[in-house]
Amino acid sequence: MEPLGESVCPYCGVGCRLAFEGVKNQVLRVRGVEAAPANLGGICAKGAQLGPTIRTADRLTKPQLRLSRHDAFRSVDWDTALRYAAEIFTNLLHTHGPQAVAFYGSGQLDTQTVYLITKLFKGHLGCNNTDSNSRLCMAAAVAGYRTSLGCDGPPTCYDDIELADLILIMGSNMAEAHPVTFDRIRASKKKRPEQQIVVIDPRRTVTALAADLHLAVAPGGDIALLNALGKILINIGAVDRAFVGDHTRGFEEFRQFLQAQDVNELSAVAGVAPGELFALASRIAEAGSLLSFYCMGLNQSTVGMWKNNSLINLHLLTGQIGKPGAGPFSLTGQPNAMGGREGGLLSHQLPGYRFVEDALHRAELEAFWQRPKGTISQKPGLTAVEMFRALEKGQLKALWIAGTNPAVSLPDLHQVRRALQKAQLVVVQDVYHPTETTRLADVILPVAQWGEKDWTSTNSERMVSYSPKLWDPPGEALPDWQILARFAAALGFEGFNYSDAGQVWDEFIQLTKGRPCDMAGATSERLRDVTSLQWPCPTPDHPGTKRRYLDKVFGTPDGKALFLPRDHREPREVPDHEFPFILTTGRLYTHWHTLTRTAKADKLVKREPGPFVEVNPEDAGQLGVDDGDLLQISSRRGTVQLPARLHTGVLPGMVFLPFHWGDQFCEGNAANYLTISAIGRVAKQPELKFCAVALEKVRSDHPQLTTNHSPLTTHQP
Ligand SMILES: Nc1nc2c(c(=O)[nH]1)N[C@H]1C(S)=C(S)[C@@H](COP(=O)(O)OP(=O)(O)OC[C@H]3O[C@@H](n4cnc5c(=O)[nH]c(N)nc54)[C@H](O)[C@@H]3O)O[C@H]1N2
Ligand SMILES: Nc1nc2c(c(=O)[nH]1)N[C@H]1C(S)=C(S)[C@@H](COP(=O)(O)OP(=O)(O)OC[C@H]3O[C@@H](n4cnc5c(=O)[nH]c(N)nc54)[C@H](O)[C@@H]3O)O[C@H]1N2
Ligand code: SF4
Ligand SMILES: [Mo]
Repeated sequence: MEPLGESVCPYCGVGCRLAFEGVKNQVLRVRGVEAAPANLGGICAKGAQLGPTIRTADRLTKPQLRLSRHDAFRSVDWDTALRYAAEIFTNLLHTHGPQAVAFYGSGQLDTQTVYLITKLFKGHLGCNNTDSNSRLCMAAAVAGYRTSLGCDGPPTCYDDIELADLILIMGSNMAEAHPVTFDRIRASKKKRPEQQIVVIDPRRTVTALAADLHLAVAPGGDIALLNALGKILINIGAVDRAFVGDHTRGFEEFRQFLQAQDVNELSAVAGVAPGELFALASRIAEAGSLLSFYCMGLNQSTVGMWKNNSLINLHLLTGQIGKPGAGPFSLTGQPNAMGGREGGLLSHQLPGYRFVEDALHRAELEAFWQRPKGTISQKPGLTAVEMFRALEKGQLKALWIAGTNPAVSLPDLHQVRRALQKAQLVVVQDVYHPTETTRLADVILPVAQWGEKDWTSTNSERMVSYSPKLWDPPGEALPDWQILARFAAALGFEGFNYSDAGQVWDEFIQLTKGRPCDMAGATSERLRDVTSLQWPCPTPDHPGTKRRYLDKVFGTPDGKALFLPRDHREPREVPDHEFPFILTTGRLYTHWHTLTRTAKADKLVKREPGPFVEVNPEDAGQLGVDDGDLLQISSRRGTVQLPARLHTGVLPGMVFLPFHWGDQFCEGNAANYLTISAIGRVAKQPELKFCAVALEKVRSDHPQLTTNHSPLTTHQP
């Protein structure tokens, strides 16, 4: 066994740096790198089990093409595949204009790739239809930071963990979804037992079990809860007058808005007793520093941005921002979700935290890319869910997908499948085949994944990391950015001729100069040397920045943060007599998203072998359901059948479904056949944490439900 080198983990947004050992292309041992600031040697089960996911029988080695969806795929060379796609794109652009095509990407693409997607689509095709699975993930957090603080991006860092007196974890199951960061919280608490951990989550999760206080908020009740806390804090005199006076706007309106509300009524909506709210408020008032972690429980809602604003209101009220150990810390899910924001992948963004609506921003980029004035459209493009609606309606005709598996992860999967079937051209860039999405494609392009390429990514705490190529990709697989560059050339564009990933990076960081996410000092040469740097890092001698807003100057034109009064809104679909239960969905420790990787690691599969639905024993009793019985769960959009797992951790009236298992594993029984595609007004993020369902016992055993963990062999849709 020999050292194979180090890389950022390709899974979650913690951004652990891992060291690999093995022989040639075979990874036999993985450990956390101690000197890495993101994990300080930490690693979780998924990272440790990367070995079996690297060289698998279903790795794509050659481009695949079929002229009709009834045909089987055949292997072709790169030129044939890219020329085929380029020809259809060119025809569609000529006949229908840029609105006919779109790119659906991911927070798992490296920053080089994100940048080239934006450069090609927004800067050359005049098409803002680029979006990513981050729209399902943190669009609400992006919009929340921007509206409250005037600028996106977390103010905080992991080093704040040890410094915080009170750690609030809201709508985040960190123990399972950001395990190494949560381990750090546990270790800190052990050293400083007076440190308080409070969890706000409708479920009593593994995270909640470790807390000093767990408030089982009613699903969707967060804004009411936060407003009640705000009102109590004002009433008990916990307002940081100096901070509020000097560095914020809108406090008086906010105070009046809260005075008009009744704590008992808010408490009833939040599903948390007034006494508990008073107890939490006094802990917040007493805390010298308050650090709030939050994730999908706040974001995946039609009022996700409002939930974010409401939490930030509390930080402003108590002056808990812009100082060590304090601040609102939105956790990112994927390894490079942050890089997607920096590179401008969402449909309203441009590289360097710029926006398509801003004439100056468009002009800056057109000049930089040497494109004719007016090339970049000022209208934000279609967002994730909107793309699939437009596909079904025939308004959108070609979709290029990379780094995401929408046939499992988007809400309302029956609609998603109809949309993909209707498309004239679906191109999928992936590591593996078949996946639920490649099965519906016309062209499949083989990707060289992490470990097989040089790449750059940014984790939850703004830490930009460089990961080097460690071993060769299989067959003809290429890094994502090279595929994009070659496609741009096939479309006839110049300016996509790069020698390596470092050159793409060095071009991109020029566009961050003077911007909030300034990485101009993190050149590829320097990153190769120091491995990671936190932005802003404007010059080559700058050490990087742990904490933003230490000067209390925020991103708004006058530098003041904004109080934004937000009132409780019902989720888009609430339970009624026909669909009386609330469905919430989420993650498990051992699995990653749609299982294209973790299902290949036997040790992980053994721990969670198949899908299930978590039901409160009280409800189960009334339905006559025992552990393991097959339960039918129906919503207005679909029906699935899954074994029940009785658990007091879910509230009565609510069920929890992990969304990991798609059609390859339990045909027709994926969680997202049930979920609703309603999206928020501004952030356009879908409500994946709340819809109404009905439950019905099917029978006491479940012989029909077989969970197949080896990918299906059929290549047909
Ligand atoms: N093991 C593992 N880790 C992962 C991932 C994975 O697939 N597997 N994926 C990564 C990605 S992309 C992401 S985005 C993150 C997600 O990380 P998390 O957001 O922590 O994970 P989830 O399980 O989606 O949801 C978190 C919690 O929200 C709660 N919740 C539901 N409704 C509400 C509500 O109305 N209010 C509140 N306060 N809470 C609510 C749920 O009960 C759940 O416990 O995880 C990342 N890490
Ligand atoms: N019901 C419900 N649905 C959800 C959620 C939820 O909480 N509940 N969470 C949502 C969230 S937050 C997220 S982030 C999404 C995640 O959902 P997806 O993005 O669909 O999940 P993955 O399984 O990670 O899909 C990544 C795909 O890219 C491939 N891949 C891996 N590495 C690379 C690479 O380097 N390049 C390329 N081109 N491909 C690669 C993988 O094989 C896989 O097919 O799910 C969303 N859907
Ligand atoms: S905590 Fe996240 S980044 Fe770290 S090893 Fe686990 S999955 Fe990878
Ligand atoms: Mo995510």
